[in-house]
Formats: sequence, C-alpha cells, structure tokens
Amino acid sequence: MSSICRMRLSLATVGLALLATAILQVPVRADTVDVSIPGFSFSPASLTIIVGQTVRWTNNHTVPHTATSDSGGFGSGTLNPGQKFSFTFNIAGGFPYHCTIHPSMKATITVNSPSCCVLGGDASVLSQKYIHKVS
Ligand SMILES: [Cu+2]
Repeated sequence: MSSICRMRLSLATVGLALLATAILQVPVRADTVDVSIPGFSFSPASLTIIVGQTVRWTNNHTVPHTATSDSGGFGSGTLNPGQKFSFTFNIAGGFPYHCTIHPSMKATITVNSPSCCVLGGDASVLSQKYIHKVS
C-alpha cells in the first residue's frame, strides 16, 4: 500500500469518526438545572427541562423544606438550610411537586422529549432511550 493510499485511508477513518461523533453527540446543554428555595417558594416555580436532565434543589432559606412529587415519583426528605437534593428525570411528562412542611409551596417540572431524537430501544419503558434521528 502506498503512503498516499495509507493517508487517504486514515483521513477516511478520521472522517468517519467525526461523522459518528456528530450523529451521537447530544446538543450541548447543562446536565443539571438548579431550583432554589429562597423562601416559602420554589424558584423558578415552573421549569421545563429535557429528558435526562437533572434538577438540583437547594434550600437557600432559613427553615427546613422538602421537594416532594405530588405523585410520589421523587422526594427530597427534609432539606435543612443549605442542603441540596438532585433528581434525574428520565421520562417525559409533567411533574408537580410541593413542600410537605408548607403545603402551599407548589411548583412543577415539565420534562420534554428532545426534538432531535426519537424513542428507541426495548419495549420496556425503563430501558428505552432517546436516540438521534438520522435523516
Ligand atoms: Cu417548605
């Protein structure tokens, strides 16, 4: 094999690798989105994220609070001042939550499917993953 031929081959390999990376790469976005508890409220009270992102609650208030799913899907337990709780949303949908200590504190996380991707994988919901559309 000539050296030119070898060079073409390696360029092709690099090209394929770049193409594969471009197809597989998820658009750049923060993996973790913060929700603050600055007082007797959640901020923001309404948050929209993408499947796979993590929400991190931080109690920035002077008294304990919780971030507890209305449907029981997640729950921080008691968050004392300064404490944090993280939860990763792997299923699309609307997730209203509240503080069990102060029931008037209500908020919602809306989890959207990524528009770049389609749902694929096994029939079992838990093992399904979003994969990039190849058009
Ligand atoms: Cu509270």
